[in-house]
Amino acid sequence: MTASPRIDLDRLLGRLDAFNRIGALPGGGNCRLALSDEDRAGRDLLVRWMRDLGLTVTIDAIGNIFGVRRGRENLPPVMFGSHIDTVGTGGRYDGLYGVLAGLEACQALDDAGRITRRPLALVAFTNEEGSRFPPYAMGSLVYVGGLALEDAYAVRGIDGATVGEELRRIGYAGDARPGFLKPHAYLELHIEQGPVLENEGRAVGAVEGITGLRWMEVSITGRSAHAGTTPMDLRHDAGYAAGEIAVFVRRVAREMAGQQKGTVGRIELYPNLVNVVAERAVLTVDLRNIDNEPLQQAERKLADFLDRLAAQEQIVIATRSLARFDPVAFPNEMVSLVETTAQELGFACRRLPSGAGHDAQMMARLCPASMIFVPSAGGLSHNVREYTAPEHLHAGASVLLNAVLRLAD
Ligand code: HGY
Ligand code: MN
Ligand code: MN
Repeated sequence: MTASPRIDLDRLLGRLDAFNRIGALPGGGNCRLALSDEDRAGRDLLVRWMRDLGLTVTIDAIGNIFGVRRGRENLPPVMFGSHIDTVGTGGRYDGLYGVLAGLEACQALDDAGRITRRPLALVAFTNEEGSRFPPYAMGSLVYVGGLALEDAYAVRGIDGATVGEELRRIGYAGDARPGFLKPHAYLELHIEQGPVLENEGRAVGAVEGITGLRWMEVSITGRSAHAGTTPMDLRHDAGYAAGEIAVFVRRVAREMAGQQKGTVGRIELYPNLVNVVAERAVLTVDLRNIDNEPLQQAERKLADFLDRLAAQEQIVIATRSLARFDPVAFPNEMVSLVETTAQELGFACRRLPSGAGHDAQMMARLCPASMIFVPSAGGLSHNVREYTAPEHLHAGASVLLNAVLRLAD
């Protein structure tokens, strides 16, 4: 009789520490932007650790990394994982925790001498964050056929390079066809990145679904002019218009309340000089809601506002969609699997939606999927002070291990 597999928390914490030396920021936190040199270094380390555990490593054409642990039978695998890229002010856990907890689950099974009936496939998806190369969850979106590979390769990032160029430069344009493995089910363990679990003192969240989202780039063309001699009523001020849009996005989200979110995270002005009325502005708008109807309403409100602003200021405003995903609900049996596994392990658990996007949102198009959340201290993420307590890291990894076992055996 083999011992029951158990997560080794120290081993998991050790791997998190070792991995987070890559792209470490001086004041704490991490920056491993997708397809950067830091991302390559992280990929190389993950591939080495996968091979050390005897996993069969495959890289697909969009750079998704798979480590497959053989099963007793040659069946569709249980897939689990997340991402290892970060935003510019990344923390230590967003994405990486789900991948390294998956690796730890494989090693816990090795320690217990356990071979599951189904193969297991640990995955790290390319460019989940989307901040350098929109849209987010690009690797999983290509994997499920939601974005053509050539279109993904052609995406030009905020620094001018394309996905194809960078993927080839870091040596991760693999041979496998995206979608080459059709999973039996997909599970993703991730930090909540919000305040709900911590506020309620619960260690685990069974994620019911993921928010709908619209990312757009707004380009404003006005007229550069002298800041001192140009009368206020003769200006076509792209800088002013950008500011008005940022205020409007926030106001609409506040007025709609509920789950509506609105963010202007990027604004670039040209010529961006103290004494010149800005000629051009480029900004991004991020609108989200777990309910599609209000999300579409927010989208319409913004479009009407842009039309009025362009006429009022006699400027040209153009928009370009960067991402457009509808809300996704996970199948109840997958959410229940997470919930009952957590409860049987003695963890306080609740169901909740995700305001963040994740690869599971795309994988849900391919197979039954759901997510496991653990608390984020202060609900903070996309911030270098992101933190999750070790006991919560252990709880989440234990739920992942046992839920995978239920699916795989
Ligand atoms: O934007 C998101 O929700 C995710 O962090 N990429
Ligand atoms: Mn993430
Ligand atoms: Mn993120």
